Amino acid sequence: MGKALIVVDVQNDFCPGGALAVPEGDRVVEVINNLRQGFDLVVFTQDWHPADHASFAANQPGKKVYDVIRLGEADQVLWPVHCVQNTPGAAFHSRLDIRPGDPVFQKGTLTAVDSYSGFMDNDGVHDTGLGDFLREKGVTQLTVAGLATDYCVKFTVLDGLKQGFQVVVAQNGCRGVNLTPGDDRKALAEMESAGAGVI
Ligand code: VGL
Ligand code: ZN
Repeated sequence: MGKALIVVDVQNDFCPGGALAVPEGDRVVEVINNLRQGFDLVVFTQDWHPADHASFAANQPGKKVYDVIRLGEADQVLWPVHCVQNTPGAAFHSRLDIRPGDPVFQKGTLTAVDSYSGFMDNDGVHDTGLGDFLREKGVTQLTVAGLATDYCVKFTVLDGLKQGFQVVVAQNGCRGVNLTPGDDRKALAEMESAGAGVI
């Protein structure tokens, strides 16, 4: 098979009107729908949190959205409640071309730890199975697009590189949260210096 397209978290809550809206998040949909024509294997990740997830400010007494706390071994940004399992906000964007049989890897399902990467929780311990799945398919080359450039796209790309895949980021198929202006550009630079191609 050789190559796969990894579509990261193109879900309603990350699009305009959603709980954790990424500016222009919905603009990636047509780009990704076009991109997939060049791939035999297209894999989707889905942010999929229980309602009591530790990354929600609402579940951390005395904390506000965008505060940063220590969670396990890592700094954790506290987010608005988003992508709660089986809610409309967690569903894929209605115009996203996702087909029966396309594999979906859900992440962020454990209450106590967040998961930005499609491969691993942020603790680096809990594996989603994505890496083994891709290796079993003989995939060596990943093209990554989706939401958000500065969180889940970035950590998916960095973990892909760590696991030995060649990785290319489709920049026009990504948008950033940009809690600080320029976070998306900074993330792209980090991915590039870690060895990813940016197209
Ligand atoms: C994401 C923040 C919290 C993402 C997920 O998909 O980039 N960001 N959960
Ligand atoms: Zn999340």
